[in-house]
Amino acid sequence: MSARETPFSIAAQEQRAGAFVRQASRFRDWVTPDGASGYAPEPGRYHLYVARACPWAHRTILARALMGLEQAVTISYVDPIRDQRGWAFSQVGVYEDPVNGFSFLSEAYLASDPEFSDRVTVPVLWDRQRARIVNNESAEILRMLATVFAPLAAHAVSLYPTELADQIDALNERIYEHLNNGVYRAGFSTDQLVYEQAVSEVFAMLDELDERLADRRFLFGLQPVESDWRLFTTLVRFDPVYHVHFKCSLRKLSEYRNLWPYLRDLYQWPGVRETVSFDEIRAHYYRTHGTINPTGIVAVMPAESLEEPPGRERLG
Ligand SMILES: N[C@@H](CCC(=O)N[C@@H](CS)C(=O)NCC(=O)O)C(=O)O
Repeated sequence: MSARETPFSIAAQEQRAGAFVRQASRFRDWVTPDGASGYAPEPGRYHLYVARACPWAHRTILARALMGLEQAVTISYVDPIRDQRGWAFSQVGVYEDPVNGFSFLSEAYLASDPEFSDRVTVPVLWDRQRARIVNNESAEILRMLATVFAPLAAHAVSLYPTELADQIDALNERIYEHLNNGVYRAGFSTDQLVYEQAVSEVFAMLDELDERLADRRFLFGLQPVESDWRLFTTLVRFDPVYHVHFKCSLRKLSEYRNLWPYLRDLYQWPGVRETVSFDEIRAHYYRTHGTINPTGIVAVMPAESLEEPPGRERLG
């Protein structure tokens, strides 16, 4: 089967004139505090379908862990290896759907919209009560967990403090464009100039953030917020995957004076390292993107450790 015929391949569906264009998410309903949207924040009502490998899904896994929403919002994981049938629940007890017993995530999409014919992506926020997808846009699911679900959370963690809201939104947008999605634009481009432009944006943004983090522990000071965690999911994949697989090869993250200890600081934050599976991350990227790694050989882990002390506690 050629790349062009593969129904669920990013590379097949999203390249135009050598550039990667991300598909807009289809389901955009919101859980609201009063439930006026038809979705009220009730414990046990919602379920997250995620892949540990995926940086977008990782945002929602992190928010659930950091907020202590494990009891209120259930979760299940898809197999990191995806073939042309899309994300799959392939192994009882490991990659299993305890809510609907689906074999493929596409079944959740078709149950919500029988006409759905775009790419089936993670994360998905599923409503047990109405038996449908509420939302499949990670930025929005993260924001809902951080705000609307706060009354159901075990920990009083503020990932989106009101006084920083505008600044967080603005920085999120730039981190998305140049880094979160920038690495994909580099990795999936089929045009040398488009690729080089994307790579230069990636490293310009990393350089800027490295400077920003010289005199503050986290992006906005003493506590990590949404922007830090949205950045984290890209940084933690950088040396093991993006540096090699997406050819973001100018520098390694471990060469950065501040970003590297900052990444270790976030990785060692309570509850976070348990959300990171380097095996699933590497298996997914190297063995699913046939167009850019046709042999499926998985690059070895770089010889560097996120367990070394970050030494950033002295910063404000
Ligand atoms: N805009 C979406 C993008 C999610 C996304 O692209 N997820 C990838 C995994 S990292 C996916 O599910 N891809 C499936 C495919 O392309 O077929 C979000 O942020 O929620």
